[in-house]
This record gives sequence, structure tokens and C-alpha cells, in this order.
Amino acid sequence: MDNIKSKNILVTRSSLPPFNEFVEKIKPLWDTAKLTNMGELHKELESELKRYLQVDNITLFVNGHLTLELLIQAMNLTGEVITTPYTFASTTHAIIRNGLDPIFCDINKDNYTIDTNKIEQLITNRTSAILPVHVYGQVCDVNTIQEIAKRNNLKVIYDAAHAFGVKKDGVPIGNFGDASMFSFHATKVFNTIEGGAAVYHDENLNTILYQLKNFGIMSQVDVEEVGINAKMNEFQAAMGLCNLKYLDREIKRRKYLVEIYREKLKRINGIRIIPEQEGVESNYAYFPIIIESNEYGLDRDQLSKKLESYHIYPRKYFFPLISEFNCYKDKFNSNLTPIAKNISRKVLTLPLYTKLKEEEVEFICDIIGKRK
Ligand code: T4K
Repeated sequence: MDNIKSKNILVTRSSLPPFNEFVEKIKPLWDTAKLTNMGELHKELESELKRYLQVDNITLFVNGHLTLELLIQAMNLTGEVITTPYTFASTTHAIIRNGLDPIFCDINKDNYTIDTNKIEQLITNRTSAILPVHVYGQVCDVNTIQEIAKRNNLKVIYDAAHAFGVKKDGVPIGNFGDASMFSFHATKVFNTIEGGAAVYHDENLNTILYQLKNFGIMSQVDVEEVGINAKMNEFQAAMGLCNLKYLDREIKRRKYLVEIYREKLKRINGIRIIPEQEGVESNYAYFPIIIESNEYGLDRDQLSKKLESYHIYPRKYFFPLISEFNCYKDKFNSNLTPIAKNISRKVLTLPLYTKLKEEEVEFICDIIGKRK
């Protein structure tokens, strides 16, 4: 216990494969010297991930954000895109950086994904798409979203940055909507150091996505698009190939730790936990709790400070709301999404990663249980 008390416990810690396995994987690069630009490891990872995610088409990128930004561009979205403000900066930045207007829909209070009862009232003749977020790996109401999109002739792109490996009713998450974006950042359940992937049904997107991530270059003399550089390199791909081998085991370990959290926290008044979603095979990406200060006695910020005094560093994912960022000051009104606003002020995401020990989870729960 004394050992736990003196150690910093951060919100997450990257998963790494055994060092020697990574070295073996990158060894051939010293012979070929082909370090990037869609090399052999890139191809191998692309096909491994297509199989793992059970999707029709996949394109890899240097990170999740550029995946989303270029996916929006490739799909020729126009005007307004309906999304939520309860997410990481990237989701909205990707819309705005494409010259489009994000229209914020509130989230539902059960799992913090887009409230499908409030989408249709936001649709105008400028709306071209819905961009919901499977926040924390919680699955959006994909069936209702699909019906709304069909009725109103809209595209659907999911921000699935948190949802790698998740399934709903046995269907792998990347199959919903027209397309999805995954993030393989170091902090994610599956990482390629930095990285991301677009998965999509329309195989015509393959060429344009390839062009956009590689300056529009198709051959030494053909430049077809004003693209940028968003290619995943061979070292990233190698990390992904090594990490993928351990992923199912890692998700099991996360599940085990989450079960301890759930069991220990469920009796504490004022601490709310997202209920497990029926029919969903989770990846246990994050463990957010909601602190109801009137019942618990401390508010979110006070609990966060208290945990920090024990060297435990949870995070306020997602506070502030994107609509409250300084860079969007005066552009949006967070009062129009009251549930998102309320949740963002009460949420704390607790440490969760595979190397986290059972006794560390118990220690964190004990501190939360003490209240004072
Ligand atoms: N959409 C959504 C919904 C997202 O959440 C994200 C990314 C994206 C899109 C965009 O995808 P990417 O372009 O990032 O692929 C982190 C991540 O940087 C970010 O990827 C992630 N979402 C977001 C939720 O969390 P920060 O600013 O909180 O990261 P940072 O550096 O404070 O790290 C958090 C903790 O992780 C540290 O306390 C220690 C641990 N860590 C961090 C790094 C960088 C490691 O163990 N290893 C590492 O290498 O954003």
C-alpha cells in the first residue's frame, strides 16, 4: 500500500508490446530503408485491421484527427454538420477546418452520445451530414440515426476514436453509417503510437483518401488533388502489428478492472456510473463517473483535487464543452445543450489501463469512498 501511495497513477498509460518483438518487426527496415510512404508493414497492418474490424474498406492515416478531416473532405460534405459538443477538440475542429458549420445537438443522459430525439429539429436545407461520437466507446443509437439520415438524405460519419473493437448485436462498430474514424493514439485501447483509420462502405472513397493523404500524388507525373501529408509510417505500422496480437487479452484485463470499479463504487451515494449497454461488446476504453455533489458532499473539482493529493490523476474528459472553448467564444451557446453542459461539469474519468493493478483500483475506490 505504501508503494501505491508514493506512485503517480495517471488516467492512462500506453500499451507497449514486448521490446524484442518490436525490434524484430522493425529489423527489415534496416535492409530496405523504406521507412514510410505505404511500405510493407503499412500494407500488412491495413489488411490485419480490415480483418480484425470486419469492414469493407480501410485507409490508414498518421493520426485520428487527419483521418476525420480528410474523410469529411473526401465525402464532399457541405453547409452544416450535426454533431455534439461533448467530445475531444478534434471532432469539431475537423468540421470547421473543412469550412463547414457544426450544429451542436445535445447528448442523452444515459450514455452521453447524441440524443436522437433532438437531431431532426436541427436539420435545415444546409445540413449534409450527422457526425455522432461513440464517446468512451459507448455506442450511439445507430439504428435511429440511420433512419433519420435516410429520411433526410444525409450522410453519417461516426467519430469512433474511442470505439476500436466494439460490437453491437454482434456487428463490428465500423459497419454503421457511411464511414467511421478510429484513433490509434498512444492513449487508446489499440495504439500505433499516433495513427488512425477511416473505414467506409463506398469503395470509391479509397482513391480519393489515398490521394488526399499523399499530396494528391498518384504517380511521379500525376498529381490529381490538392492533398496533404497524412501517411502512417512503417514504425507506427510495426507498433500496431505488435500491439494487435495482445489486444483481446488487453480488453479482457480492462473488463476485469472495470468490474472491480463498478462493484466498489456502486454503493457510494452520489457517484453515478454509466450502465452497461445491452447487446454491446465493449472495449472498456474509459471509466467515467458522474459526481452528484448534493448527495456525495464534494463536487467534481473537489474530488479531483482530493485524488490528486494521493497522486491519482483522473481527467475531466470532456470539460469544457467544445462550445465553451476560447477559440469558439461567441460562436456557440452551451446553454442550448443543457445535458452536455451538466455532465461536463460533473464528470471525472478515472485511471484505466492494462498495467493498472487491482489494488490500485481498490485504493482509488477507497479514497472516493472516504468522501471527506
Ligand atoms: N475524436 C475523439 C473523440 C478523440 O478522443 C480524439 C483523441 C480524436 C478524435 C483525435 O484522435 P488523434 O488525432 O489524437 O488520434 C488525449 C489524446 O492525445 C487524444 O488522442 C485523445 N483523443 C484524448 C481524449 O486524450 P490529452 O491532451 O488528454 O493527452 P495527454 O498528453 O494529457 O495524455 C493523457 C495521459 O495519457 C497522460 O496523463 C499519460 C498518458 N500517456 C500520454 C501519452 C502522450 C501515455 O501513457 N503515453 C503517451 O504517449 O489528449
